Formats: sequence, C-alpha cells, structure tokens
Amino acid sequence: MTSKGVTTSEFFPEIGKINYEGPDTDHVFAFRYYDEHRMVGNKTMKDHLRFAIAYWHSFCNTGSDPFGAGTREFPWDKYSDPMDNAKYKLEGAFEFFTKIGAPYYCFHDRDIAPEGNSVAQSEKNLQEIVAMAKEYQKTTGVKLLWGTANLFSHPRYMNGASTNPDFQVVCHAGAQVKAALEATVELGGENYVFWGGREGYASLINTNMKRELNHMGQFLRMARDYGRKIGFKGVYLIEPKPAEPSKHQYDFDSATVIGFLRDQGLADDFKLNVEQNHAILAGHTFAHDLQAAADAGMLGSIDANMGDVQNGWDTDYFPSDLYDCIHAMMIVLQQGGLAPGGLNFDAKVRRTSSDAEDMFIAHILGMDTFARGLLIAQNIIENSNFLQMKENRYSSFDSGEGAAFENGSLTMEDLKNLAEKNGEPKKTSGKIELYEMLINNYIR
Ligand code: XUL
Ligand code: CO
Repeated sequence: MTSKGVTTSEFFPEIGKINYEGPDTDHVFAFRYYDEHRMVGNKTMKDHLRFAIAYWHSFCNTGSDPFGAGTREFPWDKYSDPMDNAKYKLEGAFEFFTKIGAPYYCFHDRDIAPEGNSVAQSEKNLQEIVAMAKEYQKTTGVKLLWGTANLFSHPRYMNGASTNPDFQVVCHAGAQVKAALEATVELGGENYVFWGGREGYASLINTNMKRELNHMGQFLRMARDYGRKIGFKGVYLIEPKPAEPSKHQYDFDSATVIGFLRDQGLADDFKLNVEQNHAILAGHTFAHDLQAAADAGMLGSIDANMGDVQNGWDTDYFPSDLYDCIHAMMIVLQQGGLAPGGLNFDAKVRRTSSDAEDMFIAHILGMDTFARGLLIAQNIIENSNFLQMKENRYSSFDSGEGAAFENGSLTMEDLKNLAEKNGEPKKTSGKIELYEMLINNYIR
C-alpha cells in the first residue's frame, strides 16, 4: 500500500497498453481502426469520438442477474471496509482507462464511493474519493466526461426521487445531486447527467402525473441553478429511456424530453444524452432518437451500447453493429461533432464473459466499431452524393411557390389553386434501396 492507501501493483498485469495495429493485425489486444492520432476531416479520431468508460458497468457490475450471482470477481471487492474497496477500485479503474487509451470516464456518486449511514457521512466518503480521483486525473491525463447521482438503487427511491410523492425523499435526492454536482465541478467534469432512474410510475392509477412532472422540472431548475452557482460551466444532459426500472419513465424518448425541457424552461441549459438501447426500447432506431435530438439542437452526448432487438430489456451490449454506428456518426458529423459530449460505453460484457480480459476485448470491439463507423461516415459525406440525393428530394421547396410555402406566405386557398392549376404530380421514387446500396458500397 502507498501512503494514499492504495496498492502500487497492477490489477491487470497480463494486459499492457492497447495500441493501434491496423486492420490486418491478428492480435486480439490491439485496435484495427481506432488510431487516436489519425486525422479524419479536420479533427483527430480521439477528438471526434471522445470515448468514455462507464464506471458502473466496468468496475462495479459482477454480472449478477435476478436468477443468479455474479460471474466475475473484481480484485478490489475483497476488502471488508467499503472505503478500502472504493480506493482499490479507483486505482484499478485508472489502470484500465490508461491501458485502453480512453480519454474520459463517467460515474455515479455511489459507483466511486459507498453511501454512508448519514447524509454527512455519504458526502465525506465521496469527497475523499474525489480528492484521490483528482490526483489520478492529473497523473494520467484522463478526464471526467460527466458525473451523475444514483437516485434509483437505494430503497428510499422506490417511488421515485424528484418525482416521489413524499417530499422527504425529494430532499434526499437534492442532497445527493448537490454533492454529485460538487464532485463533478471539483473534477472538471464537462457535463452532468440526469437519467431518470425511477422518475416515472409503476401504475397511473395511484399517480398524479402532472404534479410529479412539475416536481421534476422544479428539481432540475434548482439543480441547474446550484451547479451554475458553484461554477459548473458544462452541459446538463437528460438521458431518455421509456421504461425499466419503472413501467413508464417520464423521459420516454428524445421527442418527449425535448418537449419537457421546453415546457419547463430548461432548454437553454439542457441537452440530451441519447443511448442506443433506450432508443430501441422506445420502439425507435438509434438514428431516430439521435436525429430528433440533433434537429432540436440538443444532441449533447451518447451512451454507446447496443440493445438486443429480440429482447424487451436493457441488455447494454457493447456496440458491434457497424451499420448502426455509421448512421450514428453521419448524424454526429453533420451536427459538427459531440463536444463537450462524447461516446460513453454504457455497456456491459455478457454474464457469460467471465474473464478479466473480456472487459478489454469488449471495449476494443466498441471502440473499433465506432472508429470504423466514423471513417465510413466521413467518406460517405465527403465523397458520395448521399447528402445531395437527400437534399434533392426537397428541391421543390427551394424556389417559387414551394419556397413561399416554407416561409409562410401561402394560404390554404393558394394550395388549392396551385393543385388545380398544376394538375396531378408525377410520381417520384423515394429510392431507399439506392441509399442502402450506397452505404454498403462504402463499407470497405
Ligand atoms: C440506465 C442507464 C444509466 C445512465 C446513468 O439504463 O443508462 O446507467 O446512463 O445513470
Ligand atoms: Co445510459
């Protein structure tokens, strides 16, 4: 143990720094596409993708499920004092961040420090670990993409946190978010996330939805103001999800959250953190929720993972679907990037992936899939007529009466008169197969 109370030995001695080796390498522990220094357009891959590691899945989740115990053992989980545990875990986490070469990480307050038996003790635990994390950030150069508060695990939150019908629970949620904001500011976090864990209902029959939604808005305005007061200059993010653990979650999908933020006067400070698996659960595609957020000027960050279309739950697989990632990166590139957001691997290895090395393999898979997606997306945008084809579909609105319609200077009577004058429109093919063919032709 060092004077800081942590070990000096490695937790993953069998695995070294993961390097870029190119598509032809046969090494498992190497990147085939993610070359952090490679320029793509006017930015490096590292600056485009802004990868972050999710503390909760990678260092806390042992693979337990409702049917059985965990299948992975973490070396830091063997200490009886939860604070010792947290310190060793932090050391293991920074070793992992450095070896995998991720520039960022993300955490919930309770991932990095255990809850104490009082508000004051919980805060003290968090502050102690935050002070250590600050040192590790300094020595490794790894930065905090976002912090958040876990307002869903403790039994007190069973009926919600800021939407709980009991005001005393709302106060506890406030205490936790206050401390998590302070931790985020102390660590230079570039964003702060609100995922509405149990902000929703188990049944509408006992729920005053209107009141609960207004409480959530009030709570978020208070959190926003407190963050700004203590110097948080980053972006607040809401992460949409339609269900699980609640039957219905108020932050259902991008469109719902955009409407809520506008309704509650939060649209200037908040953006969205869109997660692939959550979009799928809402019955959308990943691209749909990304595009809806981007079109509102609110695509702030991404939780990069992959749902299973055969399953109605949050599987959080590591992203391996190249097609999905190409489409996602096309949307990101067209909005000019994600910064100060990034791509956070809110993903877990399968329960059956029980070796320590599986965590490295899974991250390499996710990073390479997005890196390859980025290269292909950039190539399509730069060198194909994809965007032009899409724009051409709307060319009838670019001039003349179509343009007059768009700028609001036509009436219903005008539309009727034009329909009469111009007669039956000629059929115009949507050419979806051509777009699909074009994307496939760029997967090289
Ligand atoms: C849960 C989920 C969370 C958030 C952070 O589905 O995605 O881990 O990303 O609270
Ligand atoms: Co998430």
